[in-house]
Amino acid sequence: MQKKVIRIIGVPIDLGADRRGVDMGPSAIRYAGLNARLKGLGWKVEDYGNLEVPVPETRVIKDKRLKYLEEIVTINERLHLIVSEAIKEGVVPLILGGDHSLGIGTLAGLALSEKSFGLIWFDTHGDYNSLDTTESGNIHGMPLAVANGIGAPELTSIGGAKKKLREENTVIIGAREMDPQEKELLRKSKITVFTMRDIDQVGMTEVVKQGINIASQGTDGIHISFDLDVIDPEEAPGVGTPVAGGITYREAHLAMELLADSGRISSMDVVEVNPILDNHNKTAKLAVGLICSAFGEQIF
Ligand code: Z70
Ligand code: MN
Ligand code: MN
Ligand code: MN
Repeated sequence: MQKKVIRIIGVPIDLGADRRGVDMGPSAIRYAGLNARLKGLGWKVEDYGNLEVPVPETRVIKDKRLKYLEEIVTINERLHLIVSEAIKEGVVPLILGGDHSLGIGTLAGLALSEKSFGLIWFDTHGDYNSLDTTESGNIHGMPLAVANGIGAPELTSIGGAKKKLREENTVIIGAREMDPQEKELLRKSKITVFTMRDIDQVGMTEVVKQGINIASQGTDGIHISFDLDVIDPEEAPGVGTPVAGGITYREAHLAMELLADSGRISSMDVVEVNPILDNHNKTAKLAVGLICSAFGEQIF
């Protein structure tokens, strides 16, 4: 696919997570110089600004198993239309979060278009909880299941009743923390999971090569959904939920460079940057570096 335009869409949402702060992610990532760096790589950058997201203090939690359901539905209804429009126009949507509940809207938007997409989900977590398996009621722990048609009907019906992902073209990379029942549910799917153990055993290069291969079979492009918590908290302290034992700064860049080399990236989410826990915007700067690697920046 030939790409010339990147459309940035900020989604300052933290209604899907317990800890407040990831609503400031889009601002922190832009502040770290995203737009100028992408322009420097030769992209035309269209910044759509941020979607309007309600502040949690102005809302009440109606269902503890699906916190802020109505608000999250409204936001993802809007996001999925914006994403599908971008794909139809042939531009690359780049969605800045915000918590990972926005993945519901992104994937619904991609599914609306006539093209088919493989999915590579970089995350510590499986994000594969259903209404029955969730222990937190946080919707950011559910987007991958929702996209696969599992979960609250209000969420799975965004963008229509069909499944929003192709299981056999979906890959998780960097997993190291899942809820027990979430694990069982994920094992029943055809989604491929590369855990931290796999990365340690065969290396990031091999894992990403296999991931690209799986995500490419019969698809027109690859969507990357990148949760910054996949990176080790030493190097990415500013995330929603830091979990020890993550991938390194270098492995993350290598993964993005290999994906760029594949020429198949057609859209990207960058989520869970939490400036409150960050150290002088270090995690947002890292996010910008990764986005630039994914979109063609090379060392030499
Ligand atoms: C847990 C849950 C989660 C972050 C996803 C965690 C979910 N499985 N946390 N991303 N940061 O609450 O469902
Ligand atoms: Mn959580
Ligand atoms: Mn996630
Ligand atoms: Mn996560």
